[in-house]
Formats: sequence, C-alpha cells, structure tokens
Amino acid sequence: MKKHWLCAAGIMFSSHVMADNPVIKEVFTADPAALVHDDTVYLYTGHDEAPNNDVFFEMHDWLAFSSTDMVNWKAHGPIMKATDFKWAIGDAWASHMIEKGGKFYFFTTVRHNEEKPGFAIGVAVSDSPTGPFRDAIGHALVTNDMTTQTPNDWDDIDPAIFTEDNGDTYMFFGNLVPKYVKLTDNLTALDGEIKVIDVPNFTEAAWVHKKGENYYLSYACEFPEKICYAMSKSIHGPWEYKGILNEVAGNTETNHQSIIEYKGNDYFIYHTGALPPKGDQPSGGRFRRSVAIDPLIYNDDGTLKRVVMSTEGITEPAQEK
Ligand code: FUB
Repeated sequence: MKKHWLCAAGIMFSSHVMADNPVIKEVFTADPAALVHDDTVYLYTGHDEAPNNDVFFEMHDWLAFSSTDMVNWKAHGPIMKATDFKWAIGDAWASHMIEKGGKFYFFTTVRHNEEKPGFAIGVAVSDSPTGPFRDAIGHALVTNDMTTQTPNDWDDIDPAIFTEDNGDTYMFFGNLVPKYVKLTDNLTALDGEIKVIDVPNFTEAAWVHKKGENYYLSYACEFPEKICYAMSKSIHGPWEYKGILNEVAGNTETNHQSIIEYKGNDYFIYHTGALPPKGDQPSGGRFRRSVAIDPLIYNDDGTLKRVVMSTEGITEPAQEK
C-alpha cells in the first residue's frame, strides 16, 4: 500500500530510505517543513516534477515522510494535491504543518483560480499527520489582493506557523516583504491585520522557532538564496538581524529551511539541487530539488553557527540527550 503512489508514477521506491544527503533519493523533494509529534518527526515536502531544469517548477502535490531517529525515513506518499482545494488551480508550493487539539492543520501555498488570481494560502485539516487532508474552510485564508506591498502576485507565499505558550498562533509568510498575522483559535481565519516585518534582504521561506527565551526568524535572503536569520525576545519583534545561517545550497537558486529540536538535538533541514542522476531519474537541479539535513549548532549567547552542509548528513541515530 505504502508503495502504491510511487509505483503508479513509474518509480520503484522502498517505503524505507536511509539518510545521507540528499535524504530522499527516489523522488525530488523541496521546501521541507518538519513537525515533531509523539516522538516522531514528520517531514512534509513539496514534490518537484519538472521534466528539466530549464523552465520552471512543476509541483502538484505534497509528500510526507517520518522518522524516529533522523536517519531512517519512511515514505507515506502524497498527503494532498493542490487541486484538492476546489478554488486552487495548481502550484503546490511551500507548506507548514502544525498539530492543535489532536488535529493536524496543513497551511500551504497554491495558485488561486481566476476569481482571485495569483498565489494564495490555504489550510487543510486531518485527524492524522499523514492524512487524508481536506480543505478546512472551502476558501483561501490569504489571497493576493490582501497583500499590496509589491505588484507581484506571489508576495503571499510560504506560510510558517508559530504557536506561543499561551496558545496564540501566528502565521508568517511572504515574498520580498515579510509579513505576519495572528490566527483565530480554531486556526481557520485571520484574527487581526497583516503586519509587515522589518528584516534585511528578505526573499521568502520564513520559519519561526524559539529556543529558551529567544525567538528566531530564519528566511531565504537575496537571490540566489542563502538562509539568513534574525533574533528577538518577542514574537512581535523587533527582530535583530544576525547574518547568514546557511550559504547558497548547491545547484539551485532557492533555499528553504525547517528547524526542529528532536530528542534534545537540533536539526537544520533544507533543500539542494544535488541529487545525481540514477537509472531513469534525471539529475537534480534548480527545479528538481532534494531535502538534506545537517546539525544546527547554537553558540552560548544564543546565536547560531553557520550550517555546514555535508554529503554525510545525519550519521548518528537521534538519541535522547
Ligand atoms: O517551491 C516553490 C517555491 O520555491 C517555494 O514556495 C519557495 O520557498 C522556493 O523554495
């Protein structure tokens, strides 16, 4: 059953894969978003299917993988496709999964139909981290006309969700102009105005996490993209820019990160275009990206060491620290 979706696509794929970077070798994976739930890491990715690296992204659905040691990964297949949102016409771009009250909420970028042309953010829901997912509200949460800071119709992409200890949940998102907005308690509506964030060189791919008393906003910066980061003592900022966290990733201009702590270890999950060709599968590249994982290391003052991208990846199974 687990193999069904990939066999149907003509790809033979064992449901278990072993790490070293890129982590997933049997299919192209991009825009990682990881969730730690019940001692398991769930890794959600976009699915690059471009026939070559010349034109643009071709992305129809999102994939899920899970691991209990960050070395061995189990494939769960696609959890949803862009057009499962009836108002969307495609482009299954970056996403973020969170759990609340035993339900799993999948926030994701798609292209809206002609009623609200341009990119949009939708939210889907499921009782299981591996789906099936259904549109939670029957319409988009954010549409292009709600973000007027740039003339681009993709300035409202890449949702990143953060929940405060008191349960308040915020969505960060945007391209060129970073933005955030509070969500209602049921996560299916905006609860306030969309506010602009002041950080330098922002391109896209916001991700917010907290360690101790420090909040971290990491994001793809410049183009080709590096990952930069800023720190704050509050989810509302001000954000103090701290510099580059990850350099341009090999063989692709985009870079997109997810940061988690699992069993007391810190991980930086990103994508590269580094997957070599194998059999019928062509080489990776700018529109055929692959998820990689390396350690994330904090300095004593809370700042982050620059990530060392490696081909070895995570070699030691995660053990409780
Ligand atoms: O994968 C499509 C887009 O490329 C994502 O939404 C961006 O973050 C960049 O990775």
